[in-house]
Amino acid sequence: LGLAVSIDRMANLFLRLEGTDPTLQPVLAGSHMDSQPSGGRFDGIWGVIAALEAVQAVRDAGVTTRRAVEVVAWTNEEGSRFAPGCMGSMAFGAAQPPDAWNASTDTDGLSFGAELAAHLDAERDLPRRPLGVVEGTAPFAYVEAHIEQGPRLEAEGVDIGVVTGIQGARWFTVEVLGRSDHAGTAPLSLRKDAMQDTVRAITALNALMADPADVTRFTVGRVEVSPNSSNSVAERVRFSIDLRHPDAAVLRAKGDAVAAAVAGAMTTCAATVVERFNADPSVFAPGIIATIEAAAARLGLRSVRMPSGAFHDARFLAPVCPAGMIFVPSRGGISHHPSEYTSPAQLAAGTRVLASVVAELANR
Ligand code: HGY
Ligand code: MN
Ligand code: MN
Repeated sequence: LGLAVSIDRMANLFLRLEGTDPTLQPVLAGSHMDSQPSGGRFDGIWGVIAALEAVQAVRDAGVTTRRAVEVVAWTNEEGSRFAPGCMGSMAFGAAQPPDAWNASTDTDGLSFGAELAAHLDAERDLPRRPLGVVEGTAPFAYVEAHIEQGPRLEAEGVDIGVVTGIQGARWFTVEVLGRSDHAGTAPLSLRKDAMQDTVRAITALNALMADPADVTRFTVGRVEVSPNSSNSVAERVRFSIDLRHPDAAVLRAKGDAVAAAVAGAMTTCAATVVERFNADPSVFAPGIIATIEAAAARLGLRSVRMPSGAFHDARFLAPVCPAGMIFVPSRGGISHHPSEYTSPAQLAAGTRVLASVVAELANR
C-alpha cells in the first residue's frame, strides 16, 4: 500500500500516506479494532478499514494532497477488558497521562500496564512515534466513520448520519464487602451478605436514575461475586455502573449522587465506589460537520445531523483538533451483539463520504 506504519507508547497504530508538504499537520481518520465479549463485526473495525479504503481510493485516483493522511487504530476504545474505554485516544489528546491506567486489571488479575508492555514488545519491530499532543503535535483534523449502533438512520431511511456530538458518560466500580458464611447454617440475622446489599444498592440506583423521558442511560453490565459458590454467602460483590446523559448538569448531579445512594442501601456490608471514567458531553467542529454534510450531498446521499449515544475516540480528539464523525445505519439498531449488521452498499456509501472528506481536508 506504500503507507508508513508506526505506533506510539499507547500502541495506537498509524498508517501514513505522505502529502506534498511533510511540514503540515496531517489529517487523521480511523477508529478502533478492539471489541466486546459478544461484539459484532462492524463496531470500530469498519471505521479503520473505511479509512484505509479512503486512503487507497485517494491514492489510486492519483489525487495528491498537501497534507499527509494517517489511518489510525486507537488502543482500548471499548474498555471492556480494562476499564475505562478510549485509553489510547485519551492519552493521545492528553485528557489523561499515558500511565494513568497501568494498574487497571482484567478479571484474571492481569494489569493493563503489563499487557501493554508485552504488546509493545511484540511490536518492537514497528517504528515508534511521539504520543499525540503529549510528545508531538496535534493533527490538522480528525474524521471517524462508525456504525450508528442505534435505530434512527434505518427508521428514517437515511444513508448518512452527520454526527453533531457525543453524550456524556461516567463509569463507576462499586465493591460491596461482607463476610462469607455457610448457606445452610448461618442465620440470616447474623449474615453480612454482600449479594443482598448489592441488590439493595442497585435498587436504590435504579430509583436515582429513573427518567420518565427515557433519556438517562443507566447500566449494570458486569457483576463479579466472591466466592461465587451456591452454598456460600457472598463475601464480596463488584459491579459496574455505566451512566450516560446528553446534559452535563444532569450527568453531574446523578453521577455525584451514586456514592450516597450505594452507602444508604448498605444494611450489614461496607461499600466503596470508585469513578473510572468521566467524559462530559461534547460537540464536534461546525466546519467538519458542514464538510461531511456537503460530501454526502455531492454523492447524492440522504443525511441527517444527529448526536451519538455511544462514546467514540473522536470525543477525545475534539479538544485538540477539529473533529467529526460519519454514521452508517445499523440493522435494527443492534450493536455490541453478534447480529450487528450494516449492508455492503451502506458501508460503501459511508466510505465514499469519508474518502471525499479526507481528500478535501488534506488539501486545506
Ligand atoms: O460504550 C460505548 O459507547 C462504545 O461503544 N465503546
Ligand atoms: Mn465503537
Ligand atoms: Mn463499542
